[in-house]
Amino acid sequence: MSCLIACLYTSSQLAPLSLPPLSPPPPLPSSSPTLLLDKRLPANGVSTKKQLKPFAPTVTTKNLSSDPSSYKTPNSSFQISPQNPSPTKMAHDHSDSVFTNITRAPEDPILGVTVAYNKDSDPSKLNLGVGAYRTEEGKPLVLNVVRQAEQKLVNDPSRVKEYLPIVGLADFNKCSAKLIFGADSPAIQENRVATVQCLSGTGSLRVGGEFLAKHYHERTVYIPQPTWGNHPKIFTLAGLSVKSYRYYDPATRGLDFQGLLEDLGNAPSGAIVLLHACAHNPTGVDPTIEKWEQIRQLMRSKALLPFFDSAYQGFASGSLDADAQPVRMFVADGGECFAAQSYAKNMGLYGERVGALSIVCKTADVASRVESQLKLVIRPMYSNPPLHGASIVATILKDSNLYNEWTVELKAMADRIISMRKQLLEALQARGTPGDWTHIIKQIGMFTFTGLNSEQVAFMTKEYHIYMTSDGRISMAGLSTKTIPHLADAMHAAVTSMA
Ligand code: KET
Repeated sequence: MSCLIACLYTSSQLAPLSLPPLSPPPPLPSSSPTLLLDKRLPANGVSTKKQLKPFAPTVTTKNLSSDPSSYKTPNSSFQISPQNPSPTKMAHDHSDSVFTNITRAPEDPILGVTVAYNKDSDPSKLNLGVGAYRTEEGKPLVLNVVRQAEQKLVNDPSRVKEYLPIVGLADFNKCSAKLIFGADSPAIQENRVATVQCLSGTGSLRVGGEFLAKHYHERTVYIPQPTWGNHPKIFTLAGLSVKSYRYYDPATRGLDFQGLLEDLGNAPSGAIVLLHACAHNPTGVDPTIEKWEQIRQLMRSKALLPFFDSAYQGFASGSLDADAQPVRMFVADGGECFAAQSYAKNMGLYGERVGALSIVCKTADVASRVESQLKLVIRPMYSNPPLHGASIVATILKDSNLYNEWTVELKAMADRIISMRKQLLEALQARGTPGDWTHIIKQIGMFTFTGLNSEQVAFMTKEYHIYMTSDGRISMAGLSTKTIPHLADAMHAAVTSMA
């Protein structure tokens, strides 16, 4: 702060004319420096007689709930209220903190499950919260192809650590677009796709949201009900207004297709629609290809803008191409389309934060102008993306041997999850657990949406040290043959003791 003050003070542009530019200010007390700063310096460097209010913000954050209607725009969700910190208070007296009145935010509904799990010392504890793949031994998996790619990168002395361009690694962007849209996609061949490397799936969604809020005429985005808990927060904070469309029917534990068509049919023309490309999170329920075709026709007839979130390509069916089919159907009709890709799950690159946002446009000219504006979104946000993860992905996608090996490893992960589904169903049936549990094998992807309620989940956590999200979602990728009996015991007890 003192450096900032000194800089401001000696800056000929910002210093008030009434003060000698080079004379040092008297020493500032350690408390309330902003108060004194405000008294000395005019707002924005423009000389003014108006006395500024002491700036001592109290930031109150609203707890973000999963109800999209409860979100506010960034400007309205924070309150700044003046305080009067006393300069005579001792530095160690915390009551004079400018953040004294800050409220404690709740843990994230998904990542907070891991925080709670880590605090539990019980040896039987099981983390089925976050969607992160584990081996049969319960260990995180680094894919063999990733190790090989990293080795190649380390052994290449020509590699440097320079900044990437704002849009990221060119090879990575090219390969990512091919992976989602297909190598023979006319949109790619006609240069109608603007692709930018972003910070995994979340960052890609956020950059896409910010771009839409700035440049698109319709500010409403429709998200499925339910959806990944971060979607409403990402889009609200990007400046869009979030509404939901019916997606899941708890009675059938399947798709509420009628509700979906009705809600999208009633959406205003041009509205943005968030679609899970495959392996819908949290329900594990995907439309069939025939239903996707009906959704596509309805959306195009109403000029609704598709925004695909593709966080699980390869995890639904074990095939990268099959899982991209819905996205490719929308691109094949020549219309516009957004796609946010993540390599967190399908390459196991969770912490490397590697993903891409692609915007398919109608002409190459529009695509290049869109890309130029994406750069203006990214530059002030994080300047340019990280190099390492994107280099790993590009190395694998460019090399046909590594690519083929990747598809084998990916299929093995998808198959292990499918085998966990079968084993859990059998374990519940063996225990005679009341209810029909066949949805466990019908659902697709990393998660089973069990139908357990939040009280039953709390019971399983308390009595069995099983950690999962309160909506009853289980990460099947966190299970193993060894841990399934423990989970089945817990589910059986929860269902029979608190129906
Ligand atoms: N979209 C969906 C649908 C999704 O489930 C996730 C992550 C992401 C995007 C973002 O992933 P990223 O790591 O930014 O590429 N979901 C899991 C992890 C999380 O909540 O962050 C999860 O649901 O457990």
